[in-house]
Amino acid sequence: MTRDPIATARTLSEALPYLQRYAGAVVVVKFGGNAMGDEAAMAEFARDIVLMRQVGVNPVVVHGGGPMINELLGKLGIKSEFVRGKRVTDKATVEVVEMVLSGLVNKRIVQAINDQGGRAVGISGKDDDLMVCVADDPDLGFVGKPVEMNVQVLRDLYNAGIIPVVAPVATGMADNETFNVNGDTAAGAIAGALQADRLLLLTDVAGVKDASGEVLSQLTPSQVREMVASGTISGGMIPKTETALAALDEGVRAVVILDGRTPNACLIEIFTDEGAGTIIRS
Ligand code: X2W
Repeated sequence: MTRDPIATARTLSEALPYLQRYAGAVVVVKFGGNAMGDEAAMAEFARDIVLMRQVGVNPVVVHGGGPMINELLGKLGIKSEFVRGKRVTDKATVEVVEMVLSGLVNKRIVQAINDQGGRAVGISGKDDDLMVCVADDPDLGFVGKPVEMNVQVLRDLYNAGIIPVVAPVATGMADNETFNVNGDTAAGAIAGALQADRLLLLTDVAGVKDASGEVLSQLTPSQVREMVASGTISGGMIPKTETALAALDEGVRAVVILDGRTPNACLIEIFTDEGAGTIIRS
């Protein structure tokens, strides 16, 4: 691809007001398993995160990995089912969840960021008691609901120039408990506790759609509530919008639901007028 150097310079120049606005901002990015794609897509995501860090944003990555958990559970012959978007998690399942999320997926993202010249450190909700949970619902087993957040470890990391990458696995109130936390829930709780400027929920759909299937670029919390009540927002979008509303209540300035498979999705959202996906704010 030949690039016009004047256009490249113009693009950079036009980004200046955004670079100024976001200098020092805390942006929590939820990278869902469905948004991860192949190695090239992972490298591109990592590059966007490193670029954000380079221009003075404090990105905090919280990841999922549902499809990767399904794959290992399948190989081990462990059956798995979802109730209201959450995986029913017994003792054997929670061990696999922790192995896949804290091991495989977390380290893959850490490595991709470091390969782009960033300094990523991978942790889970267990590290420094970042996220302490109770059982979300007795029917779901070891699915955690965050009840205590200790986010100082994240501030310590980003203040030292490090990009934290967090696996949504958490500790309980009792000794030795492990909880599986929905990735969106974990990202929302972390963004809320950090009073983040932005929470970006990267998924595999373009955003929140209206009844005719058009992606809406902006919504208020009350519009979201109406759309949930009327059934326009349904399925997997319900937990995402619930997370968004809870995060806004806790003081996050805006939440964006966007397609993580779009090239440079994070940069389009943060550094252009158009933005990407659906932004939810009061
Ligand atoms: C999720 C954690 C991973 C996740 C699970 O077990 O699949 C619960 O459902 P995605 O890729 O973001 O869907 N936990 C409780 O959230 O992954």
